[in-house]
Amino acid sequence: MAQFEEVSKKSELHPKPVGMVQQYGTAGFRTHADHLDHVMFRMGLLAALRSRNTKATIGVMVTASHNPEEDNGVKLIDPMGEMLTPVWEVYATRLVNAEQDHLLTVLEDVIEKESIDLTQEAHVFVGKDTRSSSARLSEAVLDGVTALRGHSKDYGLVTTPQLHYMVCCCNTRGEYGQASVEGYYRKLLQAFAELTKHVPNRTDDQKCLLVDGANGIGALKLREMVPRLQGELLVSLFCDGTSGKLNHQCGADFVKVQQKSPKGIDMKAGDRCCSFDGDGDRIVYYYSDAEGHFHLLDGDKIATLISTFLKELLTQAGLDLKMAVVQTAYANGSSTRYLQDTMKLIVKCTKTGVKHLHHVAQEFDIGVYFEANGHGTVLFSKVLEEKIRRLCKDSDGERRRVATLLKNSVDLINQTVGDAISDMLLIEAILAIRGMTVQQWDAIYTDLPNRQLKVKVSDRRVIETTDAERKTVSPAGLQEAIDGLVEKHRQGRSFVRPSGTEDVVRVYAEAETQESADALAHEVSLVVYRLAGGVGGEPKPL
Ligand code: NG1
Ligand code: ZN
Repeated sequence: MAQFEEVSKKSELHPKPVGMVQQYGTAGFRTHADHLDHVMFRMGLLAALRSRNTKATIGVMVTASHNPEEDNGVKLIDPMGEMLTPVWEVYATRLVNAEQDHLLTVLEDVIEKESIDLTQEAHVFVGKDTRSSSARLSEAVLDGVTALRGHSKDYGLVTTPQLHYMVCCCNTRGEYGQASVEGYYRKLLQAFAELTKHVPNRTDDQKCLLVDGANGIGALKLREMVPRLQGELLVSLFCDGTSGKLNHQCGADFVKVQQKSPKGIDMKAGDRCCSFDGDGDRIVYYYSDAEGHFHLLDGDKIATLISTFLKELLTQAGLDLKMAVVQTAYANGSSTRYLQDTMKLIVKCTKTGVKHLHHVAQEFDIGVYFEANGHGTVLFSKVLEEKIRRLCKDSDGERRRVATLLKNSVDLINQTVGDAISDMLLIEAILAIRGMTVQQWDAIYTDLPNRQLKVKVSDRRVIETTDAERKTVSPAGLQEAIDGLVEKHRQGRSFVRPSGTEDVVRVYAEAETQESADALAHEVSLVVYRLAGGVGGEPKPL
């Protein structure tokens, strides 16, 4: 077709290596940066189609999040700032894997299936992280958009959640905020200032926070905000990208998996610290005690702090609405028990991957969702937002104060996706309002010791799961074997699942003591190795 001449011509500049196959996984396409040029160009094409299909602006973020600097990746953002809808993930995979001479056929197929009108305008926002490959790869995305006569706006260096925010602002015609980095700063800074302005007598020590920026984009953006925090939060920024390598021995993933502080942070006993990941959508907190023991406050502890705070405000405001916390199987058993039994909250469990959590959280008036690794946010129903707005206007005294706190919490939270900067400001505001130290927050419940291991198998797809990934249905005998091992450990729990981002099977175990959790994880990994076709020598004992 004549209208695709430009696509044909431009795609020759972004050729696909013959035989290369990639999958739109939990977090889009993600692999070594050298294998992504054609993927980026084609995602530019797909974004231009998705924009015409939804009659809205679509986002394309170039990042590989917490992966090493040498990797890169790309995710598409749908109109309300949410993750790309699953049907289009399938199109994305097809388009990226089409051999060069098949590209137009696959493109036409999507156009036909979705009845896309090519005369419509297309609008695409593009953003990138600080990786050295991101500049050239985002150029390839822009090339793809232009080849299909789409309009693009290049936001340059932004965090993933900032781009989600821009897309949502644009498609709600400014109702969610102004679609610029400045608009994002202003919205968050104002809400934070409002939340903290009546908190009395905080010492500088209480306002101090050490932040590990993972040597990434989150550090750059936070640095721009710090002078505008009006002394309500005193940030010391480490791993700010000026010398260290992205995600190398730092960042939220390193801290969570290694259960230790990042290299290069100058922390003293009791200091409140947090780590962002490489694209600024995850956060975990931690501190070390006087004996030098490291204490991690992960996504579960964050969800607990936020949901407890919001539930209290709802009760005080006299709003009787449906609230839930959404977790995955990785949530620590202690957190689930605390939320259900002590807080009397509804707790839901979904498959790994924030899009699953987001979806379930949408069913409630307040849906707090966090993965244990620190990726999460809070969703508010339109009904609730309206009730809060009305209460702010029509009530007075204590009820009005509480309603205003709720309103500013809503404004501070990035509802489109997990956001390290927004989550951090909310957590800091809650700690300030409640006059709580990081140690008191940590003491809300005690985590069960746990361990994560990876097992290499020849084909991880042989592992099939059910019950939100908490049980396996194949290979035969695996679940029975896991059940048998779990029984031997007090407070034992274990599950296995194929990773969506790495070529491994992940093993999780928790139990009453660290020794017991370590042993259970090891025993289960041996069973996986035996029954699921392990490769590369048996997993070694711990
Ligand atoms: P996989 O590789 O599917 O376990 C990991 C994280 C997810 C999610 C994705 C996307 C764990 C155990 N898994 O997925 O929670 O964050 O990466 O980045 O943390
Ligand atoms: Zn991330």
